[in-house]
Amino acid sequence: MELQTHYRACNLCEAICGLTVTHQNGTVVSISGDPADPFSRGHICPKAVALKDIYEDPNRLRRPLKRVETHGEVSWHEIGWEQAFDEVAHRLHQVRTQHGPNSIGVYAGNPTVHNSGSFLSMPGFVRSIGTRTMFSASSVDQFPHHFAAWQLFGHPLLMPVPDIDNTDFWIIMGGNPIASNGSIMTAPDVATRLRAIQQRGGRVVVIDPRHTETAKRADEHQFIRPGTDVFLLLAMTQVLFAENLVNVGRLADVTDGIDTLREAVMPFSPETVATVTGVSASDIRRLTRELANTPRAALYGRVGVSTQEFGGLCLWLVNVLNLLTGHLDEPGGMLFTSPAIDALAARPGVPKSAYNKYNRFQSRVSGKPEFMGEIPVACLAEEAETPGPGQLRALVTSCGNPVLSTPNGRRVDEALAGLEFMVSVDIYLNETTRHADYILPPLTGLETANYDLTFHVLAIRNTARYSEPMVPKPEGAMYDWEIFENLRLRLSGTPREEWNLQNPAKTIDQGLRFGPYGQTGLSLDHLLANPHGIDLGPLRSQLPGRLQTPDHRINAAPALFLADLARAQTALGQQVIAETIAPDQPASTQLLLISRRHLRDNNSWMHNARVLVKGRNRCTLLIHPDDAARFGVTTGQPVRVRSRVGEIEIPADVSTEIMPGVVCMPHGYGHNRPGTRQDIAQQHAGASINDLTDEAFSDTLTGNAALNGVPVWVEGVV
Ligand SMILES: Nc1nc2c(c(=O)[nH]1)N[C@H]1C(S)=C(S)[C@@H](COP(=O)(O)OP(=O)(O)OC[C@H]3O[C@@H](n4cnc5c(=O)[nH]c(N)nc54)[C@H](O)[C@@H]3O)O[C@H]1N2
Ligand SMILES: Nc1nc2c(c(=O)[nH]1)N[C@H]1C(S)=C(S)[C@@H](COP(=O)(O)OP(=O)(O)OC[C@H]3O[C@@H](n4cnc5c(=O)[nH]c(N)nc54)[C@H](O)[C@@H]3O)O[C@H]1N2
Ligand code: SF4
Ligand SMILES: [Mo]
Repeated sequence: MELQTHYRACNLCEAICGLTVTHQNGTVVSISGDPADPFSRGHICPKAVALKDIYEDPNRLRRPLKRVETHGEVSWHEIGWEQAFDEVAHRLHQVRTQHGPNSIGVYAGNPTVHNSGSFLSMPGFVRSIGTRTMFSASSVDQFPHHFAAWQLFGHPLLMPVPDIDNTDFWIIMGGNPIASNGSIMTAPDVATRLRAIQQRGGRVVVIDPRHTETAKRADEHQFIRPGTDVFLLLAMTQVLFAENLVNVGRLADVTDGIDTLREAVMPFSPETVATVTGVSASDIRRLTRELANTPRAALYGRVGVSTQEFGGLCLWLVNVLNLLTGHLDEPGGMLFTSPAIDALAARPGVPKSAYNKYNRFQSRVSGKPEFMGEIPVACLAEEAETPGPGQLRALVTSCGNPVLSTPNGRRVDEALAGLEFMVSVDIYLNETTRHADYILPPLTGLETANYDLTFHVLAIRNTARYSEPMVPKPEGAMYDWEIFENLRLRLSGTPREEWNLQNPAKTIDQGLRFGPYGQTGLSLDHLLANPHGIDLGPLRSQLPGRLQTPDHRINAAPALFLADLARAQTALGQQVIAETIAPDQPASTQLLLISRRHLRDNNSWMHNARVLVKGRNRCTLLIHPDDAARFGVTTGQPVRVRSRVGEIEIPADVSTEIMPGVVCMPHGYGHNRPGTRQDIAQQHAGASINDLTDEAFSDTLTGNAALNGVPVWVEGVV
C-alpha cells in the first residue's frame, strides 16, 4: 500500500503548528513539522507526535457509553448513537420540565477552542436547552484578559498580542512560552523568535516567581512574590507619571482618563511596593524607563498574572502601560490582528450597541457576577450542592475535566457524584466523565476538520489554514458537531422530518467569504486548495478604527477598575496577600503555591500517551533550599501539602529555581481516582494541585479563580 501524506494544523496548543502526517490507509506512519506552513515553518514540539497515540489509544472511547449501577457496582454499556441521543435528550428534557432550564449547567473545556466543530455547534445546543448556567475553562484561565479588553477597547475579544517578530524589548510576566508555546499570542516556534530579538540587539525580561525555561533564555529574570504583580504594575505606572515618561503618541487624541489614572496610581511609588513584591525600587524604575524609552517594546502578561487574586487589575495595567508608553497598536509593541474570519466586523445595517455581558445576573449561591454569559466555574460545586430554586441538577460537560482543572477538585468530584443527571461529550472515561450517566465520544485530532477560529484571532501574524480529516469518517463514529446538532434538534422539539444538521464547514466558508479578505477570493475552497495554509501578512496598526467602544475612544481609567483598586490597597496595607484564606494557620509557616506547565503535558488529558509520560516524574513540588531546610525536607522525599481545602502528598524537589516562600507543582495530574479508564495515566498518577486550590479564592472583579498564590503548609512525611 502506498504512503499517503496529509497536511493539517496541530490542535493541541495555541501555536497551531503545521504538520505533515504520513499514513497507510489510516495507519499513521510518521508525524513531522510541515516546512511549507508559512507560519510555523516546520516547527513542532514533542506533543504533536502523540497525536498518533491519541488516535490509536485503546482506552479511547469509540461508542457511546451508558452507566449502569447495580448494587452500588458501576458498569458501562456500549449503546448505539440513536439510543444515546434519544435517552440523553429525554433525561435533559425531564430535568428542564421539573426544575427549569437553569437547573441544567453546561461546562465547556479547553479543547473546545481547538475544535471548530464543537466551538460552532455548542451555542445552538445550549440555546436549545434554554439555560443561562454556562461555565467554561475561561474562568480558570483568561477572564481578566477579556475583561480588560472589553473595558478598554469595547469588546472582550479585542485583545492585543505582542508583536514579537518586531520588538526590541519584551517583558513577559506570568507566562512561560518556552514550555507552553505561547498563549493569547499564537506564535509557533517561540524559541527562535525569542532568539531573534536578542540577535537584533533587543532584550527579553521575565518576571516570574520561578526561574522558568523562558527565564533561562531571557536576558534578565526577576523573582516576584505570587499575586503581587498588581503592585509592581501600579508602581511602574506611577514611575511613568513621576518621571514624565508618558507618551501616548498617535492614540492621545482618542484616549481619556489619563489624569484620573495619574491620581489613582500616585500612592504606589516603587518604594511602597518593593518589599511586598520582592522587586527592588531601583529595578522597577530601570525596567519602566527601558519600557518607555525603547521605541519598539511590549509588555505581555499571561496565565500567572491572570489566574490570581488581582487578575483583572493586572491585565488592565498591562494594557495601560503599553498605552502610556506609546506601544499599543504600534509595530514591535502590542497589536491587534486582522483575522480572515472576523467576529468583530461590523455587520451592515446592524447598529452597534455597547457590549454589556457583565453582572446582568449573579450566581445563585455566592453572588458572583456573570461575565460573557458565564458563571465562574469555581461556583459549580456550590451551585450543585445548595438546595433551593435554581439548584444545579444536571450537567453537560464537553472537552473538559473540571475535577482536575478547577479549584477544590475534591468538592467538584463530590458535587458531580450528587447530580441527578450528567452527560459528557469526551473521548476518555476520566476523573470527570466517570460521574456521567452517558459519555458521548466524538472523533478528535487527526480525524476531524478544523479551522482555528480563536487562534487566528490571537496570532502574531495574519494567516489562515483549514484542516481536513485525515481519514473518511469511520462507520459508527460521530463528529462533535453532529453530537450537538443531534441533541439540539431533539431538545428544541423540531419535527424529525425537518431535521437539518448544520455543518460548521458552511459557517466557516461564509465567515471567510464575508471577512476582510473575502473580496480577494478567500473562501473554504481556496483554503482547501492550499493545505499548508496561507499567509495574510504582518499585523498592522488598526486603532482607532477597530475600537468597539460606543464612543470610539479609550478610557484609560474605567470606573470598575478604579473601584477595585481599594481591594489592592487594603492588601498592600497589610503586606500580606491571601491572608484571609486560612486565618487559623500561622502566616510565618505559610508558603504560596503556584502552578507550572511542562512541554510534554497538556493540561490534564495527555498523560495516557506513553511518549509523553516516559522518563522522570514531573509531578513534583519545587521548594527553595531555605524553606526545605526550615521544614526538614529533602529532594525525592514525599511531603504533605495542606491548604484550607485539602491535602496531597507529592515528592519534594529542592531547587533554587523557585523563589523562597513559594512552592510550585504542575496542574493536570491526580489520575488515581477510581473508576477511570486511562491505563497509562493511572501509572503516572501524580497528585492534583487543584485538591489544594481554593474555590473561595478568586479575583472578585472578574470572577476568575485565583489558582496562583494559594497559601499552603508543607511537612515531610515520615
Ligand atoms: N506544554 C503545554 N503547553 C500548554 C499547556 C499545557 O498544559 N502544557 N496549556 C495551554 C493552556 S490551556 C494555556 S492557557 C497556556 C498558558 O500559557 P502560559 O501563560 O505561558 O502558562 P504557564 O506555562 O503556566 O506560565 C505561567 C507562568 O506564571 C508564573 N506565575 C505563577 N504565579 C505568578 C504570579 O503571581 N506572578 C507572576 N508574574 N508569574 C506567576 C508561573 O511560574 C509560570 O511560569 O498554555 C497552553 N500550552
Ligand atoms: N492549578 C491550576 N489549574 C489550572 C490551570 C493552572 O495553570 N493551574 N490552568 C487552567 C487552564 S489555563 C485551563 S485552559 C484549564 C483546562 O481545563 P479543562 O478544559 O477542564 O481540562 P483539560 O485538561 O483541558 O481537559 C480536556 C478534556 O477534553 C477531552 N478532549 C480532548 N480532545 C477532545 C475533543 O476533540 N473533543 C471532546 N469532546 N473532548 C476532547 C479530554 O479527554 C479531557 O477530558 O485548566 C485550568 N486549571
Ligand atoms: S507547539 Fe503546540 S501546536 Fe505546535 S506541535 Fe506542539 S502542541 Fe502542537
Ligand atoms: Mo488555558
